[in-house]
Amino acid sequence: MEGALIARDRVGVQDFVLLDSHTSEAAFLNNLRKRYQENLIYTYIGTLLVSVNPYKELDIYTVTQMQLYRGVNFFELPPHLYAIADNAYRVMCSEYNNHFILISGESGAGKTEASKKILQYYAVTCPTTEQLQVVRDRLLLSNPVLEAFGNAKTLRNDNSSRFGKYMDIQFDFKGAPVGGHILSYLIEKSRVVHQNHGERNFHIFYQLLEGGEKDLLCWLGLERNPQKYAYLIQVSENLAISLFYVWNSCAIHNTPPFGGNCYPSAMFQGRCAKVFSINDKNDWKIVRKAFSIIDFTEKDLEHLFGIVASVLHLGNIQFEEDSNGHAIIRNGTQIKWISKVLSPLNVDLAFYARDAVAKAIYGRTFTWLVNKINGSLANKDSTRKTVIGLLDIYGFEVLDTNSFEQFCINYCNEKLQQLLIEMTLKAEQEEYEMEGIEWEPIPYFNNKIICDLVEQKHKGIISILDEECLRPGEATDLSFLEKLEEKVGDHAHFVTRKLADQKTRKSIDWVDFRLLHYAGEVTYCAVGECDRGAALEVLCNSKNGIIRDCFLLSELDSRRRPETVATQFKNSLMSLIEILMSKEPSYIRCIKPNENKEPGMFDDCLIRHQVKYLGLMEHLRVRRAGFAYRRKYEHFLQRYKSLCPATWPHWHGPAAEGVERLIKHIGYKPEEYKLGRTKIFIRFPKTLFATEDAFEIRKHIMTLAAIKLEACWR
Ligand code: AOV
Ligand code: MG
Repeated sequence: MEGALIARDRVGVQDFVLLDSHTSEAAFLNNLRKRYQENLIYTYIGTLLVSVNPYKELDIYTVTQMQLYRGVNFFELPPHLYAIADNAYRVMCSEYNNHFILISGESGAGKTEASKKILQYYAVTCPTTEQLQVVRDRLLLSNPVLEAFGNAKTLRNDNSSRFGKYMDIQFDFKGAPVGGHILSYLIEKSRVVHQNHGERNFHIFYQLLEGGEKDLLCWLGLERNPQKYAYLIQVSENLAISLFYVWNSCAIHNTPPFGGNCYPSAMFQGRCAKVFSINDKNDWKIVRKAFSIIDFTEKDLEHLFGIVASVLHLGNIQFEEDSNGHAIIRNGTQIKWISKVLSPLNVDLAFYARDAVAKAIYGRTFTWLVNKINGSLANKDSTRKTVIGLLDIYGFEVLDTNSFEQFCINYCNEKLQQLLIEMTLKAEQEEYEMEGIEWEPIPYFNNKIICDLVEQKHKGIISILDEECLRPGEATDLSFLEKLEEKVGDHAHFVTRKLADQKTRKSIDWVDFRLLHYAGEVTYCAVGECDRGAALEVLCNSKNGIIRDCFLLSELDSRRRPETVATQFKNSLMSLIEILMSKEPSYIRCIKPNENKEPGMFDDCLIRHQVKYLGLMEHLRVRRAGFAYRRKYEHFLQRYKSLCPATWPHWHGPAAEGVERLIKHIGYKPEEYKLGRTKIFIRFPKTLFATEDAFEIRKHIMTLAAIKLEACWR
């Protein structure tokens, strides 16, 4: 007993609900810290899993560990991703319903690692056949391919996801994984042409240069040295031109800059081709192998690497002015078409258009890649399947300069936080009220107000942006900001530019606004991007099969008014939320322990901030005061009626009364449960587990009795 207490003192409790002291933040942090120092990176709050990034390899992801968690009740083993994964899987198999696992946390907190580990868990522990092994391998190998094209080294994470990913794993009625489907969300295209200091372009560029076979590089006209490519390394003053565009003019129209001089004088590319934690050469081999298993033909790959190479070549094109002030390509004529398309432009615009083409090509190729992978994961068999969805998105981030893409990333995080609040804190408390269970409401911060600020029809930032987009030629950076001030200036989570200027800047020579997100304050610079342009026609007629697929001629139809990127993103998030709302949720909340990517370093201040904004304390309070399980009377009675002579084999009265008789018979204590209008609420998991165990034993005895009976009759 004493030993157990000492151990507990050292390693903390595995479920925050069990903390002796009041639910104070200090006690919470203390528990998290104790566990982290013992390499116990997972802790529950009821059924929610909190994970702290260890920044080192732990031996808790072995096949033996996986098997340990298979089919075991949730709280019987130490907290783990596998317990969450297994629980979702078992409920799916027994209730034949759909699930999702939402993994959230800021950039570098461990979301992608968690989602990969869960996928591996299913790959190893689920039943399979020889035939299905191909599906399993494809599911697993879709990761390195998508990461090569969609992840990059950032200051916060050496393998940062620069796109959002939702993956459905489909299971047949036997619980075998038989297919999958991936939805991807807005890849950060601006990275193709520009990276902040200390960051890199997408991994694939370095992998190709480092690992690509000699013949391949020769065919693509590439040199091994990344320093040779402007998009990968060099200082580029021309980038300032890209940064010069405001969202409203560029989100759909290829409008020229507004004049003026409000862009930074020089921007620097990443300058860090080699990263200690990344082995590009090795990763190339893995990606190549993955491609062959996911069914890419040699022709596909030829085209795909051709595109990667042409983006690099494109970045090296330099322009100069001819006597008419028009742009012509400096040094030679290797890519004639681009000069043909761009020649009526001035030099600044030519650089801008070049980058726009590079971004458009890359962005659409990524979409093509996802579609292609989906084709290879598709299950053509029409029998009904159930799914477990894994959501791994780009985490909340605050950079020195936050552009349109950070705005989208942070809005996406805001939406998921909202979903979590709706499905946990809000839904839970409303349910108690509806069921007439006595309940002291627990206050929490509801970030709906921020989601509304961004997405509300007519009044939200995206609507204002759209409106500006539809005024080609008239809209400017300042007019967009003025509109913002006019329409949302007095919103509690919007800080006007003037205020920001007074605090931080002497004169208004930079275009920004500030949002108070649930996870912190972010200043956005109104910088645009453009993926449509004069080059569209050339791209539609390209000889490269992928490019032709990506740029359809029908897009040239000027009568079609495209949606803005922001609206497209908003709509895709809305449908994602709808997809998720129709499924049973499990949650993993990832925490980043320090800013240095260092093992063993528990930065109290940084972690306290995350605990706060993730709403973990509120979650704990609701959990502690609330009930771990609830079941409709009918369902509860149906399952456990065999445990009580009064309800077995049939109960003829109201289900609620039957349940009351049943739990009295099996000895539930008054503090263990409450009876609501339509459901029974059980406070502790152990109560339900005991009932479940009794049920299993009873079932076993009855089966034995049935066998005996059958033998007698024979
Ligand atoms: P993220 O997905 O949450 O960030 P990752 O999952 O990429 O973060 O984790 C960042 C890095 O932390 C990984 O590359 C690993 O080095 C390390 N790491 C994370 N989880 C573990 C673990 N369980 N065991 C060992 N190391 C781990 V972002 O994609 O940036 O939002 O956009
Ligand atoms: Mg990630």
